[in-house]
Amino acid sequence: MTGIFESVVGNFFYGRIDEEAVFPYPKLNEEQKEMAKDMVNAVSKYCTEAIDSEKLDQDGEITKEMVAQLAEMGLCGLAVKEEFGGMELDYTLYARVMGEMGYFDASIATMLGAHQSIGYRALINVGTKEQKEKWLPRLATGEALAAFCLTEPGAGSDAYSIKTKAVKNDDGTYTINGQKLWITNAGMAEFYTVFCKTEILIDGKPKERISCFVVEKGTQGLSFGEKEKKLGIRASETRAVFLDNVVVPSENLLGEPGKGFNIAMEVLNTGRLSLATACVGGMNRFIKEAAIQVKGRKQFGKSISEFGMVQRKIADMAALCYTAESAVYLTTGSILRGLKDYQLESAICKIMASEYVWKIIDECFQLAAGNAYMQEYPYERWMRDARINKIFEGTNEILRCFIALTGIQGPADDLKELGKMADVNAALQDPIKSLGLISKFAKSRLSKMVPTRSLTKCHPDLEKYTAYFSTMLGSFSIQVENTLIKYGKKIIDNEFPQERIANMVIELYGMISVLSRTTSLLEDDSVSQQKKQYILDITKIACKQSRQRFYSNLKTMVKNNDRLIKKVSEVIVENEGLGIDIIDF
Ligand code: MYA
Repeated sequence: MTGIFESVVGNFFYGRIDEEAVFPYPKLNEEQKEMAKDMVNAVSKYCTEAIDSEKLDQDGEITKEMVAQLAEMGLCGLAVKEEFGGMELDYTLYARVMGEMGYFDASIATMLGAHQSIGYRALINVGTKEQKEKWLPRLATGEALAAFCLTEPGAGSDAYSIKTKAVKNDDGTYTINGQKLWITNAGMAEFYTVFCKTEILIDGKPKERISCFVVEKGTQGLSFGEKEKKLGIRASETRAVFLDNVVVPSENLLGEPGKGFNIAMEVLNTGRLSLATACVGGMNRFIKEAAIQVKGRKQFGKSISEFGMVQRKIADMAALCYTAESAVYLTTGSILRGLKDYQLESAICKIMASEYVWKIIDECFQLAAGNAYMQEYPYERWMRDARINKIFEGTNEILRCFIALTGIQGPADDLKELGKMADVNAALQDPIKSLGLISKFAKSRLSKMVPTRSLTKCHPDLEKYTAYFSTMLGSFSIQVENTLIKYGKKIIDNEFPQERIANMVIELYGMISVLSRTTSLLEDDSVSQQKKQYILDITKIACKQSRQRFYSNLKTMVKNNDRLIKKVSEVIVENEGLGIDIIDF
């Protein structure tokens, strides 16, 4: 095994699938089920009785009383160990509870997510015992809220380019200067995880690297901008954070100095997964509302649920939701089984869930038609709320680059071992001269073509879809290799193939998650025949759709409009507009 990944998705880049890692689909044990039911019922009861999402949206505020009530239910310390006052939920339960919040109210889900999925996650991940004892109990019980401060005016997707600086003073304290932008919970939070550039000695030479600090509210020099007026999630608070000669003691440094970038990325891996779970909750809500709507609405003398185009929308929603949900819980279950490196899986779940929730709310909106457009109904608010998910915690575009470039790293190293990529390319042009190299390459290539990747653990009723998956996986790894040979290092600057590679691997992960989950359900004697058939039907739609999306990307790996796209885009940007008018021509 030459792979650098334990990750399921990482292995896909080599054309490999570790069946042990995806089968059986992770199931909740009895204790987890009970805990999940209790938590979900409590959240559901509270939200139904006490949350008026329309009012929250209009007022643009989550009150202190509401935060206290949410905290009372344990919702501010879901993943924190009991010794620090938390609920100590595992990843799956945590995800399920965040899903329930996403079902009811996106502003509250955002506030709670920003607080614990990212706000104080670095403290959990790399804080010392003393640091945890000092801060965690108040955070876990919701007495204090947390915020995650990475983004800056000039550093969004390019998180490494932050300019906020922390300078070490002679007495060991640090002085921080800079500005953070669009920080959720800023102002109301007491605890700020702030990423700053610091000077570190590397091989005796000073270098700038990112470090991670805690800044507490009330520290002199810490101030906040006006509350941002946003399209959606209006009740969650978003502000700029200003750090003007803020002095913090060395005890406020989280983790090793200079390791802040990796600390931030690890935090975002959890955050992206949690965001995905909240989106899955949203999807379930919108499917329910769409079903109620089409059942009740009559046109041309019958319920609109009987019309084919309506049925197509409803079934599509189900397939998308089932896929995203399966991927999210395969990932959380895999983490519980010991998966350490889930950066690719978490990025995939974030992309998938944020895009599917957007498609689903769009269809749900269309089904409610005229009503949906009126503020009197909640659809426009749901739509406004759902839009941000494709943007925050890493735009889906930068995450696609990240998935493609991180994933191809392993096969790229392998190819380097085989011979320089340029040599392989040259050898392929002139096989006679380079027989040795070609034969090494051909062996590796052949191993990808032989269908050794057939899945053995899928339910027999899924045979056709299992075969789809195996063929797709083989084609994918060959495309990865072809791309590396074609572009070499230049792949880093070429987003056209990056996007397609990411899109294909997203489909592979979605499909394997669905196949694994459905296999478990089909093998479960406690599931009724009727339910099994229903799930099987959704699975078939999901797999067929996934396959279609996969091949539309695969085809354009070779034949595409990339050059035209680049040319046209350049002209439009240069002219600052389309530049074609019926008056002129
Ligand atoms: S918070 C702000 C979110 N911001 C971002 O997500 C920034 C996006 N940018 C990036 O992620 C990075 O800059 C990228 C790196 C990936 C582009 N896990 O050379 P590199 C390691 C582990 O690739 P760059 C917000 O929006 C990498 O291996 N490690 O770096 C909150 C390498 O390590 P080493 C990782 O080219 C909103 C090193 O880093 C990862 O600069 C509130 C450098 O990598 C990773 N993932 O680009 C949200 N990535 O040095 C609340 C990289 O050892 C939401 N590395 O080789 C709550 C829920 C709401 C629900 C609502 C429901 C409706």
